Amino acid sequence: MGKVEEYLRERIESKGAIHITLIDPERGSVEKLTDIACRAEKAGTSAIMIGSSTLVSQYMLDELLKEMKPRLSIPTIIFPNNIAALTRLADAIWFMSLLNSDNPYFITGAQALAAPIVKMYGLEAIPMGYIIMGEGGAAGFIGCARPIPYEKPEIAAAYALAAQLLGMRFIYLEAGSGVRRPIPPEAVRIVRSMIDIPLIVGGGLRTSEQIEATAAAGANIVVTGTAVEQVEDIEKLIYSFTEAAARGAERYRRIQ
Ligand code: 1GP
Repeated sequence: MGKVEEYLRERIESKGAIHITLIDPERGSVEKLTDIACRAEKAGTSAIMIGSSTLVSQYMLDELLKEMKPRLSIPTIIFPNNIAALTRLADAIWFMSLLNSDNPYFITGAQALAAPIVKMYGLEAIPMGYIIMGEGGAAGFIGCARPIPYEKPEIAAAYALAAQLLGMRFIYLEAGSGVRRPIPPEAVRIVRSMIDIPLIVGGGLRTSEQIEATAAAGANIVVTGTAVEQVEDIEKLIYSFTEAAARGAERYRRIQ
């Protein structure tokens, strides 16, 4: 296990549930995005994920990380959409497989093309099973996913368990960036009850109430990207998210 994964596990252990901020390299200037990341760190976010469903330029990632990395002490983790989303300047990469894609390229094809570069760059690869539910957003469309209906969370749970049995160490339940309806807490609860590995939930989370409910259902990591784009006071928002995640985790612990 690498340093970033160890850090995430320790942080989950001590806080119960943590918040990670997703930065989309296509949504603003390098300066603006770096400023968001720094303010999110100050407000208690645990790591910065960098990714977008439509990113095609490795250069953009390099430029962003060059500026951002020296100003952060929390880890930067690539959240790749494809093989261009690689930079040697990040601390780690979610080495992820889109489990419910209809296209084998997104399950093992892109991973095979990227693996030698990940090794050459010395990036810490954190194996993760990625499952798209509900609307799916751009990630669902680009990744040729067959999104799992919210009313059928047992299918997502079966995929999650299969990923755990295959040796993946994290599960990500994705609703799609900016979607109207995030993953329902009931679906999170059912997936959580099937697996023992850390569960990440993201897509469409906008309020601290939603984040608390997601953590109370058993999510260990909640990810938000779009929410910061609509507020002035980023620190206040992210702080409320980190607190909500911890409160939710406490509620989850009490009912176990
Ligand atoms: C998308 O889960 C992330 O991959 C974050 O989604 O932008 O809706 O917060 P939002």
